[in-house]
Amino acid sequence: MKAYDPEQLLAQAKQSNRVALAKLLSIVERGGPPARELARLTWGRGESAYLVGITGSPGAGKSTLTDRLISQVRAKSREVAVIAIDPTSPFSGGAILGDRVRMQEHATDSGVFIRSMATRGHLGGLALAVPDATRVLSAVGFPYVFIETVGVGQVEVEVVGAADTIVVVLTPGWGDAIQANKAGLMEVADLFVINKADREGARETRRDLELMLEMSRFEGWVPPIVETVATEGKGIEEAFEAIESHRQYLERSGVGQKKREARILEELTRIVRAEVYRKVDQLISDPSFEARKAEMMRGEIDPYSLASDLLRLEGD
Ligand SMILES: Nc1nc2c(ncn2[C@@H]2O[C@H](COP(=O)(O)OP(=O)(O)O)[C@@H](O)[C@H]2O)c(=O)[nH]1
Ligand SMILES: [Mg+2]
Repeated sequence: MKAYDPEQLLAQAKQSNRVALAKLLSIVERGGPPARELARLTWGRGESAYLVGITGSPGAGKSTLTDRLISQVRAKSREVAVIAIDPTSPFSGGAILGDRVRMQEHATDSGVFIRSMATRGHLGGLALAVPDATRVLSAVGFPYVFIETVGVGQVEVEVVGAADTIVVVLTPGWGDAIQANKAGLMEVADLFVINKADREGARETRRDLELMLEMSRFEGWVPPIVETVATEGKGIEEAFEAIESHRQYLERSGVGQKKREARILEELTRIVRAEVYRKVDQLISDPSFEARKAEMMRGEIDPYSLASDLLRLEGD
């Protein structure tokens, strides 16, 4: 057996071997041929996990909330995996760190798998790695996957945008809803959670949100607003119920299926784009390119004509 044989590791991971599962996710992170083989092995295999994206500003309480939502899933005896992309999250390389731990109580629960994910460090990076990772988790049998990301930056919004239900976590006080709006989170939100509702200004934040929602047009689903105090476990059941009713709405309306198809198409586009970029780099760095480049520099061929030559020459 190869040191990291995806097929073998997958078989082991399906037997609840968490070490094997962690290795699989490392393969996904590293990318390259083993990750491709893994993608082939996990594509279209069985039920796919329900993806819940949890996003919001750093410190909004996403990890604390996620921790509480995990308990809701566990109370139904279902298993759950968490992918944490939030760089401020108290996770590192799959290991749970010191006293900033929020999900500690689940650390010994074999029905919970928590993994932080870093970028693959090349084009497409996380936006490609996360769907691969969720497919591994689906193939292994997790019915739920939570994805925690900071709601800033295009990549993070892309990553969380690929979830079935998108939870945007806000905190009381002026401007949080407006920030979220700027980050493009308003359009993707399926549920708003106003966390830290024990603090001043929850009502104002709700009003801001309601105003923004009134100005938007919705078809079929109007994102509910739930107030929580994650540290005290308040409002968590309601938040989980809202996730579940969104799920039922997606199933009932057929919107869920459409969303999933759009997501796969989007992923394909990303893969093709990344592949094309890779090929371009290859072409330009190939020794055979030097002569053509010299021609162009001498003014014998223009860049457009050379570009079409290069693309035509590219056999594979
Ligand atoms: N007062 C209050 N603090 C909270 C609440 N939820 C989380 N926190 C605290 O806010 C801080 C950031 O929480 P964390 O879950 O790490 O936020 P994240 O960066 O969004 O993942 C921590 O100190 C939490 O204990 C809440 O509902 N009320
Ligand atoms: Mg966090």
